[in-house]
Amino acid sequence: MKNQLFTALLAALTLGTSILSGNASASAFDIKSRDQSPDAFKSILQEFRAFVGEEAKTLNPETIKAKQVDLSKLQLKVDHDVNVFFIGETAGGYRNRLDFKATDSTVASGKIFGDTSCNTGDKEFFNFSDFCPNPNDPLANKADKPLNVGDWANIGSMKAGTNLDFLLYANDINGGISGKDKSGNTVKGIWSLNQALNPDGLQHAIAYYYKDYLVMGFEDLWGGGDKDYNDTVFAIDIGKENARYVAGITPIPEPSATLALLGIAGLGLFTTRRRIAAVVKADSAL
Ligand SMILES: [Ca+2]
Ligand SMILES: [Ca+2]
Repeated sequence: MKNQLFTALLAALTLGTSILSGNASASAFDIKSRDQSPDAFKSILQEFRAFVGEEAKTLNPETIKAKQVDLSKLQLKVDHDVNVFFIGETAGGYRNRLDFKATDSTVASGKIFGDTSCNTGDKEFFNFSDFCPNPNDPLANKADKPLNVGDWANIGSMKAGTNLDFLLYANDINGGISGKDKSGNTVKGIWSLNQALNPDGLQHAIAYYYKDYLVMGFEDLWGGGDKDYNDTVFAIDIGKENARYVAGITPIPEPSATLALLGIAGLGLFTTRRRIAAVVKADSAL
């Protein structure tokens, strides 16, 4: 009995250590359901489906470039909790993994979602197929399970000055993918928001600012594949002030907020769409 207690305590301590060091295990973050999400997110969850868009719809090069993330600008201006929400995916047979990396005076990193495929069991969710065109069942003997639309995790309270990156491990739960980097070495397909860090040298993420959330979409195929950039789509809540700062909307005089929102499209860091109808229209024109 004593031994069992000791083993349980040791397991708890080991898990605690891995969270503190940022080397997240499968259960490092508590994945919560959309029903447990903040009201502000819940009320616009359906609107996010436009950012999933269509499977295999190739974006044009200008659009991809305009929505590129400048990692040096993805920095918190004020302390804030960071929440990451799964929106949907068009990854086909791939089942990707999403990690984060937060850098201030130290580096914290870890897995957020180990299987960013959509859960077949969530199909009663309204407009499910628009978020999840090809859902999956859980894999046997894997701790990570497919996600429901709107599943989310709090990845910690972060300080002003923290730089964020998000990393997509392509098809990780099935063993990952690999290819040759520019030195000719065979390496895994792990995609950063930062094109310069990607082993195939290509841009693998696009980003939007939408209603004080940052919405990001990854292209998961080595070499860019179909370039639909919606193979894993997620939204990040870093707080209104931080989101607007990152998107270049500062200061925030409320009467001119509309003008600012419409004006940032030309800045190149993030493009924005004032209304969801505009997103659908813009995407259909690509
Ligand atoms: Ca796709
Ligand atoms: Ca793709």
